[in-house]
Amino acid sequence: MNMTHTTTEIREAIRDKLQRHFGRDSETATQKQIYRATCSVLRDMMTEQWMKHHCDEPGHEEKEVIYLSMEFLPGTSLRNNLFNLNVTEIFRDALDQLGFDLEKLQDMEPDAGLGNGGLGRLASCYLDALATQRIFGHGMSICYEYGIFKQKIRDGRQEELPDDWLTLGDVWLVPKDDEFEEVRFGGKLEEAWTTEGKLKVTHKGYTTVVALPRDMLITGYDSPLLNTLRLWESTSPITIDMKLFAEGKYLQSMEEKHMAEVISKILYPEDAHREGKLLRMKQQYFFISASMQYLVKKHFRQYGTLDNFQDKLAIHINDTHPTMAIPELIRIFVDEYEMDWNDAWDKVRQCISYTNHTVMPEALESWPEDLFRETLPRLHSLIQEINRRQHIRLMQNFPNEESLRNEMAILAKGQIRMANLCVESAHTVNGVSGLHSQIIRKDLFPGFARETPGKFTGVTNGIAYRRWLCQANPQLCDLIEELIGGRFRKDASELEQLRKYEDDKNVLRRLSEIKKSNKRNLASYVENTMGIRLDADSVFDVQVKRLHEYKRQLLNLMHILYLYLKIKENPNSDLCPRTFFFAAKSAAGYHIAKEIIHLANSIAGMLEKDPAVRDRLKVVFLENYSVSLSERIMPAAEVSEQISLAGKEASGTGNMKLMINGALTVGTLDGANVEILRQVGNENMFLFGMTVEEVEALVRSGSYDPWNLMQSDADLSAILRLLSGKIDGVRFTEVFHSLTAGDHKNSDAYFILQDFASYKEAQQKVDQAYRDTLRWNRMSLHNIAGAGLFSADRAVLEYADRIWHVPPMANGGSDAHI
Ligand code: 26V
Repeated sequence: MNMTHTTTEIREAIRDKLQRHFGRDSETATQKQIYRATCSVLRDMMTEQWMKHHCDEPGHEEKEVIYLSMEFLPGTSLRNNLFNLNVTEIFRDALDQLGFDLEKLQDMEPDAGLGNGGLGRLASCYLDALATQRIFGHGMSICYEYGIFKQKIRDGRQEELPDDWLTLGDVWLVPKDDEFEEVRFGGKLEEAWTTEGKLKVTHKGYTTVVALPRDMLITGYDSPLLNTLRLWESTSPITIDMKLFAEGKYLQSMEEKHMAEVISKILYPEDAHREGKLLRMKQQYFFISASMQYLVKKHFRQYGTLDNFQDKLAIHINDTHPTMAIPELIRIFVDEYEMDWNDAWDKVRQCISYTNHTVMPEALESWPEDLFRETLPRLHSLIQEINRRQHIRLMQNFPNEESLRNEMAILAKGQIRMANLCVESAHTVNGVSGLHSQIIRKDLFPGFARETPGKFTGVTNGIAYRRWLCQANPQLCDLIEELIGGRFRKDASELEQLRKYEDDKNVLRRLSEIKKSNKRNLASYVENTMGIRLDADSVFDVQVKRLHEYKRQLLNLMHILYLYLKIKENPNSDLCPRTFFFAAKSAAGYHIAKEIIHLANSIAGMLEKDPAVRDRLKVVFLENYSVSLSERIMPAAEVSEQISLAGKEASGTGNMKLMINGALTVGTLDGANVEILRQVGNENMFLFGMTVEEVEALVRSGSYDPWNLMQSDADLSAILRLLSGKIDGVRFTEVFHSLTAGDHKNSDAYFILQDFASYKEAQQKVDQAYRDTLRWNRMSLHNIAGAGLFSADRAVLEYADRIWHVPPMANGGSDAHI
């Protein structure tokens, strides 16, 4: 977007904010105050631009995308918004004149961490891309007061601290209290026949929770369009009533108030026990009901009818968490707008699409029916009706296949299966990589795929690459611009042109100098934050992602133990010095994952204490993995570890961020690694391990015996012997047993031992390839050149075209000025 403001104007606007908000001038203001004033000036500019396209009055008539997600991970906004609006330099100069440093302010910003990992970050990448592609697209979620916990590592173990991001992060939120909605919980249903012979359901005795919108404006790159991420905060309609106090009911009413406020208190509580489950169910209904009521109301206000609702809105369900949108829309249509069931159902079906993000059975959501009925009685009765109609159809389509019908049922065994409700109701269901989309059809929803094969599709994930390439790695970005021009900033496929430089030694040398400089930056961050000195000449090998057994951080650690033993056995063994970086949060109640974090830290300690090893092999566990930490890591990475068991990682997106920064992938044929292979070819990555088919065959055979495997392999025996003893003074019995427990056949559920030999070989190839600097840099260049496919711009255009059926904004660039 072009800029019509001058440095002087921005400087004076900041001064003005300091004066009016804090009664300070630039001499007396604190860093925090200057930070707030700066963001606030930028936010005003954004709001002004936003008003051009989204006023409350009936306005544009383009179809909009509503992206419903329990999680968004925007990370920081200041740098991104300045970049997108092309005003970085003006703000930098203005602040400079006031005696402040833009970089320092950027570093102060807390991450908005309203998500756990890949799914949440993807949602934020797509909002960025929607605005960039000039598609009206809004996110809707919960304004969690506390986001993903802050991870502290103490004595090698993870500790969780609250993340009170709002104390500074609120600068990006625009409160819109006048657009509140009321959400109803509990109570009873009463049915009565109207004089027209219709059955009218009335909901009585419910508790009301008020939903207040806090809007985060979303900029796109060089785009006049700003979208919104609407975050709902819960509060109670109850005010303190001193009369109740006198009657002794004060505490009772405060309890109800507390119940309402707790709903938006914290991101995803544990999913283990009933109380937790109930709170999560309430969170889901809370933000869904508020969002759907708002959408229907707004639509009706604008058009005076709901006839064209489905033509104007594409409602997307990000994993099953927002599934309640389906029955909630039906409820509003039928109960509040007196629509017939069939019309309501048709409308909903035409609006709703669903993306599946995981095949892990423990993550497929279902709700105990009795709890659901008690909490959301009207939604329960509507789901029963959807289920009844589904049952009639299944009896027709699969009369002789009872077990298939049971698998497809929405209500079964006292549970409500949200994924089946989604697939039953959505017009399109997609996976997030080619392989994952196949698995969804074949293994997750085979019955539905037989009935309506056309419903299933796939869109390979993409990333907001400007954040990780242009903003996080400016030197590389400048080099690319010098070589192929600046168009790659808008069209990532332009990166392909870099291939012409694969034999240009000068370019390859500069590429490696940039990597070295980024490695030094990361090394100084590590030195400043952890007091550990790193060798920037060692290979920077990176595995950063949530901690989960299926992602196999343990395979990486076992290989490090193998290298350690090798050096101990032969101090002259010829290995490239390597620094292995890990960063990972574990769910607070996921015991074995926490043990693996402890193990990584203990291995780090053991290596560090050994003078024969510490300059050749290092493990660094970076605390508190987050969007902003990933922006420091990706530019410095040389090896990208994507080593999940084939068939388990739906896509992965860290793999894409690392690739576009020139890291080479060591990976299995899983998720989007398959697409990476297609982009760069076998010779430009390090593939290893079983294929999905091989995993399936091994599972089917029932013959996998890790104990036997260990005994017949000298390397594995030695590693596991080491693992069965003390590492840096700590015993990891449970980790050891997870690989080789008593009843052998139930251990090593993710086939780490089976894939070990092949992993080791791939790592040897990495070591060899790194010695040939020219070859390594050529491979790296190939990876950058091939990474354009993984742009979120491409992904949202595919969604827009094939799933949402929305065109980009008409007359796009005409008023691209702020
Ligand atoms: C599920 C559960 C269930 C247990 C309670 C906590 C919890 C939290 C989140 C989830 C859903 C996890 C789904 C997810 O994050 N999938 C990731 O989505 C990425 C974007 O599509 C994809 O790249 C990753 O491969 C996939 O693991």
